[in-house]
Amino acid sequence: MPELQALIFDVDGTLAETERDGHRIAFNRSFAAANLDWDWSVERYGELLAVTGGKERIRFFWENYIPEFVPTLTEGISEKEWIAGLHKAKTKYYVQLLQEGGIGLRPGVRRLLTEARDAGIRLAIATTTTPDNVTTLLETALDPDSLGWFEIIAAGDIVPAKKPAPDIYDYVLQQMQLQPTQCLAFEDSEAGLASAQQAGLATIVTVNDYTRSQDFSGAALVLDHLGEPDLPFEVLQGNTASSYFDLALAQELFKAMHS
Ligand code: XBP
Ligand code: MG
Repeated sequence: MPELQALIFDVDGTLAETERDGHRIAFNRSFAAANLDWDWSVERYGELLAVTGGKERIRFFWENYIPEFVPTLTEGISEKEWIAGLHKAKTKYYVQLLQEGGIGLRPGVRRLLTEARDAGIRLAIATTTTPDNVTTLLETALDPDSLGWFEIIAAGDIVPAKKPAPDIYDYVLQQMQLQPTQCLAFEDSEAGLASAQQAGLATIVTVNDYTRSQDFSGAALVLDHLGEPDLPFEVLQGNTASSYFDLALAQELFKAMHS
């Protein structure tokens, strides 16, 4: 039977609730700074989250919500470069928001990461978002030295296809020289689960307001959050007698899957 070697974490929605009050606000600030009258409401942003990746999300919005829009392009700038410029500003606003300290980790995240680290379980990140966003979130919300906690932080455009494609998880597994059967993945969304599952990873899902009603069939366990000893999780799919997610529960799920 394989032994549990590594935990691989998604970032947005999984480590922290970054979308509604983080990424969404940063997109809107970048639109305002570019004199665009676009404003993504909480509800609209929920629709747009179906597309992973910020640049891809901007293009999707343009093509599907305002197809008549024509940007004022500086000479020699392509539409792709215009989107990339807008998105670069968005990243700047998002990093600023994190540095203001507005976004903390979800329940149980720090505890589980610390426990796994102390036990010699290898840790990694597999995310769609831009590398600067991940490093700033880890440094501001987890620990100034926490980048070193993760053997690999795989993010953004490092792979050709974003989630739900399996590429980012395949990349992490390849870099760590691990088989999917030696790891557990943590996700918050249907696209993230599809990505991890296609890479062959057993996956624990912690939902949030944007993803609660999505299809998580095939997940090893679906919870409202990882829980704490004084803040029990709610089990939304699957079975466990535990009330918070720790390494013992990770090992228990792992054994059940491989026995
Ligand atoms: C997260 C995303 C990201 C962020 C924005 O998906 O979809 O696109 O919303 O990040 P996941 P960028 O949690 O599944 O990785 O704007 O930096 O692309
Ligand atoms: Mg996510």
